[in-house]
Amino acid sequence: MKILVINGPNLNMLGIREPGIYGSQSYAALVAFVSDVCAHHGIEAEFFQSNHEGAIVDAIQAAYGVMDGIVINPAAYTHTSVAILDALKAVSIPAVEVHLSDVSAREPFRQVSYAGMACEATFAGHGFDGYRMAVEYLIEHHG
Ligand code: CA2
Repeated sequence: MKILVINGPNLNMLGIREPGIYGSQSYAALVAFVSDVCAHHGIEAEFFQSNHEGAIVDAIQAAYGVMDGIVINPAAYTHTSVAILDALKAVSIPAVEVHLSDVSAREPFRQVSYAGMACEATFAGHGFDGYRMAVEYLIEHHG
């Protein structure tokens, strides 16, 4: 099984600012954490991070026919991007949404998720562990 892990804008800045909301660990630490989870389960993982909406759409399209699952934290694009929603629907690869913070308890604009409309499950508010939950969801349902 091959999983693509997509992280959206500013998540490359993890650990640098706002540790109270997003934790104090870096993006490299997140990649290491998810890599370990995937290795533990004997599955392959690829990672993609971009600050650009179109680049994320391109990465989703490139996963078509190649990846068996997508774990996606679209970051701010969660709440705005119909293009990412449409790309997820177009490739029809099982996808799971992750948020480090509990978006349901934050500002009202963070409680709308376009990408989530194309995802089978959402894990929010669990920090890095939400990515483990998403990977294990995909293994359980599509492995
Ligand atoms: O909780 C999440 O994972 C979010 O997807 C993070 C996004 C936010 O726009 C979503 O509403 C919820 C923001 C990511 C910004 O990451 C930062 C990292 C370091 C310093 C500042 C921001």
